[in-house]
Amino acid sequence: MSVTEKDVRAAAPSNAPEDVIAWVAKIAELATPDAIEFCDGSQEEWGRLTQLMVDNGMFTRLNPEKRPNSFLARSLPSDVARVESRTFICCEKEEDAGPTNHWADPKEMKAILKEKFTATMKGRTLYVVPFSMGPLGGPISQLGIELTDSPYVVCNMRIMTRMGAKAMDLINEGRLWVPAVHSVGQPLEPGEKDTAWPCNDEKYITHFPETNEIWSYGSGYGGNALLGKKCYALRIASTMARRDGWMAEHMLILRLTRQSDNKQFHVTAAFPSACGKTNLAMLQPTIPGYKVETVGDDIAWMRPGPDGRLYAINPEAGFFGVAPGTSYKTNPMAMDTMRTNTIFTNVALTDDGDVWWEGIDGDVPEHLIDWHGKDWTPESGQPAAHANSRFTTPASQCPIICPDWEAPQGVPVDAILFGGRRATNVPLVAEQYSAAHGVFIGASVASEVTAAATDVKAGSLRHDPFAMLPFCGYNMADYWGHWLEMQAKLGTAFPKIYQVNWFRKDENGKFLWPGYGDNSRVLDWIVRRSAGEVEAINGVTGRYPHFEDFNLDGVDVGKAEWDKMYTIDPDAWAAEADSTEEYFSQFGDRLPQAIKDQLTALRARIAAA
Ligand code: GTP
Ligand code: SPV
Ligand code: MN
Repeated sequence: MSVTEKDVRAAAPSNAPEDVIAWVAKIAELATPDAIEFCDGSQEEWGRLTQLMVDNGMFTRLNPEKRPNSFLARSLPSDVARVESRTFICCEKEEDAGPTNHWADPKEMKAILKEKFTATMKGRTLYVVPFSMGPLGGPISQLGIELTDSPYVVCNMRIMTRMGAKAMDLINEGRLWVPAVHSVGQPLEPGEKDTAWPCNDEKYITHFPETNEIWSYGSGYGGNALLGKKCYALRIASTMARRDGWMAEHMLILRLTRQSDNKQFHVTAAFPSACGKTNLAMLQPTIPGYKVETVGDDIAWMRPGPDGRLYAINPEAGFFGVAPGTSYKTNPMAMDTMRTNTIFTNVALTDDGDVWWEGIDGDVPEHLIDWHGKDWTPESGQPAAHANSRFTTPASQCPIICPDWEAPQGVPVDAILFGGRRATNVPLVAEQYSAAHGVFIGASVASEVTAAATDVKAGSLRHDPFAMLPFCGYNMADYWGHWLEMQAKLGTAFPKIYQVNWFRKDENGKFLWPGYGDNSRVLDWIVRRSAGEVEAINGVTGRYPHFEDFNLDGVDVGKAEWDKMYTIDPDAWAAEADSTEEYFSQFGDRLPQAIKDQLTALRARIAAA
């Protein structure tokens, strides 16, 4: 028996407006779920849905004494990360999606989706998930409703967004909301038993920026299925932001307080997926005199404020962080955040019912259940946790969450960092020569590919401008143009841009820079630069610190290591410039002149080096 409009009406809470009911009824008619549920975000609902998943085998309840109210899910090996080759921008003109996105004609894609979604929710419950990206009712915040047949998605959305009745209240006030439809794509016949991780081999992650719609089919995983996150807060929001004069970015936000003068300094930073945003956002400074507080770890929405400065909010309410490599040594604040109320996906399970992954503290256990659900011993020769295994955990539980992390108007941004994973060429930190040079720095970022997407070869170097390659909802060259326009609008109030690289290696493949908490030394230099307290060297790729000015007390980096981090090989950089030029050439006439000029200027500096 499938759900009728009458059933939708009967299930809807009193604050669900007529247009929402009509839309839900239309999707229910297409997808034919067996049941319908409007989510209110309550504790009761969380308890019921997590128990439902424990009962049907999708969740393992972790030992309540070790990890209260926390759960482990294991996905299928085919559904462990974002699928970039199945991610589509569906706008009228192909050139508006640009050469770096997969494009599909909106009408043709709608026809495919109509077929795929027909009876896709058979045997399942359709959950209606109203949510706010950003603090409820805030001037920079935005609303959406995700329809999904996955209780895993509901529970993750409850952590990652402000989900439930209060979001529906705002929708009921008549504010704009984005409709987002999701199905795992695995209907159930009567009496058929569900699998532990339903999904479909065929996947469609689709965006309609001209009508603000999202449709996602076939995957249950993070960035493919939690539609408030990458689909809305980056791909759709980036197109909204361009239209309305703001910015939606793949950036962490942190507050740095210098204790000597109590000066607050807010930094945003864009690094490609699995390249250190969560870690920098929760940094524990290894130098005295600074305090870091976390505002966000993945996405920033930024708008000009009344004083003409740029203000940033974190649209999310939780962290969907990379587990491997996270430990009390590397990121103690993340470890403390996830002590309770956390969903783990594709990590290993210990014999006493807790979680484990490569790089976590302590000795490697003699026995584990790995992310496939199989027995594992150190002799197994395979990682016990998937390289892209993740924790979903409430931001409010972070011990150093910034007191203003939910400030509706955001925090004023003082500096913007761009980085990537570069074993060679790129020095530790470089400051922009000019605003346009800052945009050039962002546009020319290349990074070694990580495990955050399934269908690109890990380890290979690829261009990932602004860490937005998989997330920009329109033509990338137009996006650079939008950055230049925002800079022109804000003038000298626009934050200064820095290029950073924590990942340069020596000839033996060892990291030259200790990273993590020691990245506070880079922030310290940036603060002192902005206060006009230190000079800089005019280098090939930007302005570099003087070795003497840089705080290296208590760290094993001497002049020899420093010089290695700052070696600029003109031949290697000429090859970089060639690669950048070739990458830029795909944008043709859309490439802003100011960016072309910056490439010419870089070549001149390389030639003079
Ligand atoms: P997404 O959530 O995919 O957007 O990733 P993210 O940018 O938040 O990445 P995250 O901070 O989770 O870091 C991913 C990996 O980089 C982890 O394995 C970290 O241990 C490692 N990492 C982070 N910071 C540093 C650093 O300063 N130095 C080194 N060597 N590794 C780092
Ligand atoms: C990323 O890949 O940049 C992530 C994880 O933050 S996901 O939500 O899966 O996109
Ligand atoms: Mn990310």
